[in-house]
Amino acid sequence: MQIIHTADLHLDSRLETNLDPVKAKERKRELLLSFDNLINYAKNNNVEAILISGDLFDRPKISAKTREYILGIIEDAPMIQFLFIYGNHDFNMFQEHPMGLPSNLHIFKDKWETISFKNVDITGISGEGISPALYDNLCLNRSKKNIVMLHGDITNLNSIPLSMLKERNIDYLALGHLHKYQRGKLDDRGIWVYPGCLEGRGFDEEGPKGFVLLDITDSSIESKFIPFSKRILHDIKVDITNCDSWVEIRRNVTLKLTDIPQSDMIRIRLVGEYDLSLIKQNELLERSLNQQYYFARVSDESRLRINPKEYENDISLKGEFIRNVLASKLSEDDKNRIIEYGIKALMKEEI
Ligand SMILES: [Mn+2]
Repeated sequence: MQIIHTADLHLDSRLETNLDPVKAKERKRELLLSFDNLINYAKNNNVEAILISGDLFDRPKISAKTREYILGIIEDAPMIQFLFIYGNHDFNMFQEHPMGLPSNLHIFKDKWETISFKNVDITGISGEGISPALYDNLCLNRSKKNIVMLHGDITNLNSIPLSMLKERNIDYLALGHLHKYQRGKLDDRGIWVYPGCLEGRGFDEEGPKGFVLLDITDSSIESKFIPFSKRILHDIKVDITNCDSWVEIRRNVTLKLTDIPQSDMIRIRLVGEYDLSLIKQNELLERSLNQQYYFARVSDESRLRINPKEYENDISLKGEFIRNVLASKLSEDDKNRIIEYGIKALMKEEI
C-alpha cells in the first residue's frame, strides 16, 4: 500500500512579504495548484491515502473560493482517502460548515481515533500541544503497522514530548509544523518524520520542498522524500571581501547562480567586508537579476572596513567626520551606515 504524507501547505497565505501584489496572487494560485498536482501524482501512482498533518490552510478563515476549490479536488478523487488533522493555523476551520464535506475526507477530532486499512492503522488527533494525559490513552495494536499523525514541535517539550511516544508500537510518526523535511529515530521500532511544506513561501523556507511517499508491506514501511515544488527558494551568501569593483561583485554573484533555474526565487546576501572606495550597484544588480529569475532580492549585510588609525591624524572634514562617528555610542551597524552615507555625501554621490 502506498501513502503520501504532507503537511504545512498553508494555502491561502497572503505571500506579500516578499512579492508584489501581482506575483503574490500568482504564487497563491501556484500553491493551490500544487495540492491539485499532488493529488494527480497520487492518482497516477496508486496512492491510497494522503495524510495531511496540519496547517493545510494558513488561517481558520479562508475565502469561500479556496475552500470550494480544495473540497472540490478532494471530492473528485474518490479513490483516495484524505486523513487530516488540524494544525495551529487552521484549527477547527471546518467546524463552522461541517455539512457538505467530501465523504473521502476524514478530519480527526481532539481525541485519538484510528482509521484502519488492510495491514495499517492510522491514528491521529487534532491541534498543537495536546494535553499530556492524552498520550497515555494512545493504545496501538502491536501486530499492525502503526502510523500516528500529530502537529507540533518535537524540540519543544510543551508541544510534543517525544519521550511520551516511545515504546507505543509506532512505526511512523507523521508530523507537521516544522517546515523543513527531516526525520529521526523514535525508538527501536519507529521513526518520526516532518515532510516540510509542499512549496516554499519565504526565504525562511528555502531549499527543496515536497512530500514523503510511504510504501508499506506486511514486513516494513519504506519512506522517501519526493521533491515536488514548482519553484525552489534559494538563500545565497556572496562574500564580497575581495571585490574591488561592482563588476567583481556581479561576477561572484553569477558564479553562485550557475545551476539555478530561472523559474526559481533567489535572495542574494552580500557579506564580508569592503573598502570605502568600493562603489556598489545593488539596486541595478537586483533589477537585472529580476529580469532573469522569477524573483530576486539583493540584501546587503556586508560591513565597511575602516581602520580608525588611518584617520587619527587626518585633518580633513572626512577625517573629523569619521573620528566623530567612530567615537559615538552608536551600534557598529549604524556607524557603518552613517560613515558610508556621510562619505557619499561628501563626494556628492547620490544617497
Ligand atoms: Mn503549524
